[in-house]
Amino acid sequence: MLRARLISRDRPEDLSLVLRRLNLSARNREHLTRELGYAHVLITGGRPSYEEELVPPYGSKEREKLPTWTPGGHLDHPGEVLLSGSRQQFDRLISLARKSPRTDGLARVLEEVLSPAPMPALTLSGRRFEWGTRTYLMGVVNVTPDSFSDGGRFPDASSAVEHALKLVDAGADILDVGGESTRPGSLPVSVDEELSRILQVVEGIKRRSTVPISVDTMKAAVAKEALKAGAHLINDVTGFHSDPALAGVVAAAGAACCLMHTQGMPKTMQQAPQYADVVGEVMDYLEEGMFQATEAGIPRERILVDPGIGFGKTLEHNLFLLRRLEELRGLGQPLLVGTSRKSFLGKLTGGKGPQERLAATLGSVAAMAVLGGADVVRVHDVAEARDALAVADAIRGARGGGDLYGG
Ligand code: 7PJ
Repeated sequence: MLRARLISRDRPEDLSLVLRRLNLSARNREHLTRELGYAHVLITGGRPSYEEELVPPYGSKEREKLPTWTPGGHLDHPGEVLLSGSRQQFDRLISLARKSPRTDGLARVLEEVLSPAPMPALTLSGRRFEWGTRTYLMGVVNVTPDSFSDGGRFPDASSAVEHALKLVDAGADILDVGGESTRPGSLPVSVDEELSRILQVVEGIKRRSTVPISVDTMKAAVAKEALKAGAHLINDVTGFHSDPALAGVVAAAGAACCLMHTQGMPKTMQQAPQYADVVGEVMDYLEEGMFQATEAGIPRERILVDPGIGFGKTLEHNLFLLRRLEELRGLGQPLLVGTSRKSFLGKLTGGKGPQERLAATLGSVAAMAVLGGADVVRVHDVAEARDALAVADAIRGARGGGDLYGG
């Protein structure tokens, strides 16, 4: 599949601050941001013929007006190329590529990564999620007897509801209620068992709060009842890859969904996860799910995507995905990421158990926020994560460089 992957880019907001300091007019600032702002974009799945179709020969003046073209040498991946240049050089390439149906696809994917359309706000249960303004918090309410991090904590539905309401007080923007454990090695549960665990909890939360409710399930039959009981979002850890009826159920209810990537099923997924290109394969999988979703009639703005940290991934895969979240932005959907108390954090901190991973969790949450990666983080410890995000989001948006920077 043809894809443009954003490797790095000068942040226009940082350039624009400096240009303001230099006292340039708004028009000049905009012009210079395009001329000076630099980006590296990797094209994968493209055609080797792009180069001769688009790029004038070496040494010609015309070639200098386009991004630098660095083709790959991998025989199994013909057509891979790194494009590096200013926004203006990319704009020239885009308008050249638009002229022929053979290269029009390249123009489209470049445009998508370099000028992504703003993601429309999502309203759930009357609350607006305005993507890009801050990192939102999803609080985890596990009602599974075997969940690894807080399994067995809620002996009945009413104590799970009490816990959920505490998470709302602590600042949860949405709750995620799950009745089937997906921890590595766990076995599936029946529809009836899953429903008996979650329905009373969803109903109990609804009676006492207007907080948006997500239900973590991969089964259409469970989703249907949960949505009837008033859930607003279905969180499928198999990204619409396991139950073919699930997307239709979500669409019919006018609900939202979160599509997560996983490799394999929980029972076996951690045995030998393998990828040639973890970021690319996660993106392909999520795109397949997005296709199922839109075909079923779920509007694009009601789809969140999630790389599925810990689901069929080694420590290195998890870390690499977190480092490269920006590339996943190329999917054009809000990103939800769950690292809370996961075992890769235990591995990084000398073997700490799930209950001892709070500081490690906050480290991951702050890192994601500063890297600008996640729109929603899924956490068990909402109050603590909220403070960590208040700091990280503020650093990212800092503008107090003094009067010269225009305030
Ligand atoms: C995730 C999830 C996650 C989404 C779980 C755990 C394992 N749903 N459900 N993303 N993890 N969307 O809580 O550690 O990362 S269950």
